[in-house]
Amino acid sequence: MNRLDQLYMRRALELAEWGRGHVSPNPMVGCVIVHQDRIIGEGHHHQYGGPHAEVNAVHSVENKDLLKEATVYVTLEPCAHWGKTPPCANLLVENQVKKVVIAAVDTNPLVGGKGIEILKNAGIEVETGVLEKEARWQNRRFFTQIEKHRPYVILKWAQTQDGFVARENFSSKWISGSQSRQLVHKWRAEEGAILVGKNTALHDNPNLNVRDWAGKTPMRVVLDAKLELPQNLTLFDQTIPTVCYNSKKSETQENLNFVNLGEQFGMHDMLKDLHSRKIQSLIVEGGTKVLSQFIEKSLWDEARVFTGKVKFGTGISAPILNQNPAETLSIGEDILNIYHHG
Ligand code: AOF
Ligand code: ZN
Repeated sequence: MNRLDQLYMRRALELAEWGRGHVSPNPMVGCVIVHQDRIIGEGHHHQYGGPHAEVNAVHSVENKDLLKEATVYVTLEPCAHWGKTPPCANLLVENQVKKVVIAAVDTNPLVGGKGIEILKNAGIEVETGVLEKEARWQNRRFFTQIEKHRPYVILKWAQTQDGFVARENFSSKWISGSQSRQLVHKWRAEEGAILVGKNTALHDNPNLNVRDWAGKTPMRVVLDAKLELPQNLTLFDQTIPTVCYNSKKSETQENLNFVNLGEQFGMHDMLKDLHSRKIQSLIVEGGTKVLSQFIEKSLWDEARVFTGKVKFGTGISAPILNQNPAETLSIGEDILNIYHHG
């Protein structure tokens, strides 16, 4: 692997990024085609169901004759299957490209190494693993869904200086500042679903919508095992698709699904059901009990924890993560710690 390989792959990752928010549940993919140290083509996967990155990149090359001496940099292994489009590996073979450099292998069972095999069998030189870590991070929701058969799980909470998420009466106003709260709306727009437990639903009566940011509204998910929540909560207003997991009944109303997961269901059962609904990522916004269950079962990927300036002295304790943050940022007057699991 040389420095230029990394440079071109970085450009491919940057192109892939344009697909964010438009390609899910597909991965974001970028592609750069280089001939004698000059970029002659670029492309990315624009939207779900549309042409793949390689197709767009090959089409952007003016002089197709140069492809025979060109190296293709792609952030994901070229596909080998007939999906919504013909296989990209075949396209590269037809154009007789010289070499293909891949960041991450596609662990989708439809592809999983078969793309590389097609290229190698056609005599094309293949190199893998260039900026692999970066590429897997960019598509961490996709890879988690494909490999773990569950959504990517982000835990989020705000705690006081002295480690409380709410007062004894469950009031949790004024822990984090307005900038942090706006950031949470941005985060919501980035995920497929947003979850709260019974106590949070009851005491905060949250909207769980995206108000302070432009973007998609995720599906709402609430846990209410015994169906004790009053039906006049905002969560049940049917303005946004909502799922209520419980041990009592399954019933579909317009935009509101009650799903009976049986007695004593766990977070795993819920994630399995969300997976079957093609939800690729979930942000868990509390409360402590629900967050702690995800932590205990090791069913989380990332945690984003705000620490505000206030102290409560007493109250409901924040969940505990026994590891160091990967990143620490200042958001207004708050501190934001980001943890990566494992
Ligand atoms: C590539 N290049 O740009 C993308 C790939 O439903 P389809 O036909 O769009 O196929 C989706 C699958 O193809 C997806 O799950 C992933 O395995 C791969 N995505 N592959 O060669 C691309 N977006
Ligand atoms: Zn493809």
